[in-house]
Amino acid sequence: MLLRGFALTNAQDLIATVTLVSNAAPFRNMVTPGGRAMSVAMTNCGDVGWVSDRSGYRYDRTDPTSGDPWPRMPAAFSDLAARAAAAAGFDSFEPDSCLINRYIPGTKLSLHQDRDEQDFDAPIVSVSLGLPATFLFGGPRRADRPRRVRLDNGDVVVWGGPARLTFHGVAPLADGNHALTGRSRINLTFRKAF
Ligand code: MD6
Ligand code: FE
Repeated sequence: MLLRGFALTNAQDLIATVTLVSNAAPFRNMVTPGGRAMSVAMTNCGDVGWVSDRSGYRYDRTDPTSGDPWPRMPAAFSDLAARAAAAAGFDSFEPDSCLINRYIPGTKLSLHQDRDEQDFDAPIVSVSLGLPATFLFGGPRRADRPRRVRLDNGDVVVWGGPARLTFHGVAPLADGNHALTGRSRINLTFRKAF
């Protein structure tokens, strides 16, 4: 379910909070199991964070760059995620992880499924901030032709139920300049990983 503008009134505060999180756990380009650096820069907050390296994808309690626990999930983050999930019909969503993605012009995210979480009954809540992106929303198989959906600053998408394992990605980010984020797009995805 696409909730247009659901996070618009919070967008400036969310960006300020992303800056605080990334001061403690800086954005980095993780390496895929195949050995390529991802073009999307990532960090996390919450009890666990999503990480990728040569050995695979997983959720980890600590930031591998520093060895420290990930920054705590800010209350403003979990509150927003729970309100969005409820608006889409998922009551009492309690995310334990927030993956923060940063795109600069040209950055893309290849088609993938989110399947490193233990419980596919919980939805994922995705918040778009800054520059607009073309989201690719496919089907249950990688070969399914994706729909293209524009996601703007403040848009929130809630994925659950039959859509939970849909293949999806992000087309290369177009150049632009946004008042809140400059030449970048920030995406927050809230998950219940454990
Ligand atoms: C992005 N989002 O919007 C990437 N995954 O930058 C995702 O990969 C994603 O938005 C699972 C559920 C929602 C998402
Ligand atoms: Fe995803």
